[in-house]
Amino acid sequence: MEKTIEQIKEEAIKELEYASDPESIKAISVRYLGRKGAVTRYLRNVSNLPKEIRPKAGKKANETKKTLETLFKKTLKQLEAAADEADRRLDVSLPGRLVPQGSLHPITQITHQISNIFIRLGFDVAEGPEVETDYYNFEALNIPKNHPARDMQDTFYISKNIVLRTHTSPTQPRIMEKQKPPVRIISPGKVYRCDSDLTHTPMFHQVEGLLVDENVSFGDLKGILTTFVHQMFDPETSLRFRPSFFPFTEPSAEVDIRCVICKGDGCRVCSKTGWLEVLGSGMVHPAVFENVGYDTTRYSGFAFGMGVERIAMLKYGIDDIRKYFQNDLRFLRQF
Ligand code: 2U9
Repeated sequence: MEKTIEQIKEEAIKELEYASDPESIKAISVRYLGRKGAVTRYLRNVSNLPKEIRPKAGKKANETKKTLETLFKKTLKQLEAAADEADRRLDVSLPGRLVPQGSLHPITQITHQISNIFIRLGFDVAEGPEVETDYYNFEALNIPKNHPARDMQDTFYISKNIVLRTHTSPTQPRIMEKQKPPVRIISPGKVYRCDSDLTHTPMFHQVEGLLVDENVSFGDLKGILTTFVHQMFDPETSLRFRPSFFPFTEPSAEVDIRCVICKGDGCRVCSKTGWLEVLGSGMVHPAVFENVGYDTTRYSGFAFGMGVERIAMLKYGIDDIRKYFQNDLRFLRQF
């Protein structure tokens, strides 16, 4: 005797209950709804049924087909989700996955090394804004209106009186306005200048320092900077102080060290001079003290500045400043 559509439906549902993986569901679906499946065959046979029951039987068979289709789809989805979940479940017996470890950028590492030397010498770390007023970046530091540093060619202007700071020096008058001597600070940070070639990038890093107290002399400046160079490079490194000019210091000196590569014989790095310029320095100009209300008859002080990229280039023999900012891991992983 032929099976009724209800019997076919019941059998399909029972088979489905025993299915435990997506493949069995697909097989059941073929057995019932495929081209030669039980439901398909039943539907094809409806036209041979007696005329009176034909419409009802046809309707029921179509409904069964739809119900089974929905049920197969739903169960397949559930089983696939369960299989995914099982894949994700924690297997504590598997070998651990290594978490990739990052490291500090070489410029950050060198900034920390420089700062730590000065912190051990009693300096505090002071930070200031990178977007500065014309007053703190130039005026307070005795940089006159016609100075080339104030030209659009050298400075990034945000507006007439707002610039991207060209040095970290403006941090110092900001601190001095709030704090009476003694002052002993370094100010590390990013600075910006319109410049770009093998040795210049439009953004670079500086560490500047300032010490103000009674009876501070050029001898103190030489002592502190010699100690710094000996700790940063090599305790045997020779230094020379060369007269120079900065609007904010008088007298001013540039500090050279014996070439760390050729030890003074002359090479490509030191342009055959045997010396490398590493720092600018000087005794703070009285006009700078007057701007912040310090008594110039009582106090004196010295200041210095260095480019972090340059210090790192000399320490590690890096030949192109742009390498710091290209994010090439083959370069960065060396530090
Ligand atoms: C105050 C007074 C004086 C900071 C100083 C230099 C000399 C200097 C350069 C070194 C390389 C900048 O990165 S670089 O291009 N800096 O030569 N900077 S004295 O003098 C100050 C700072 C603040 C109130």
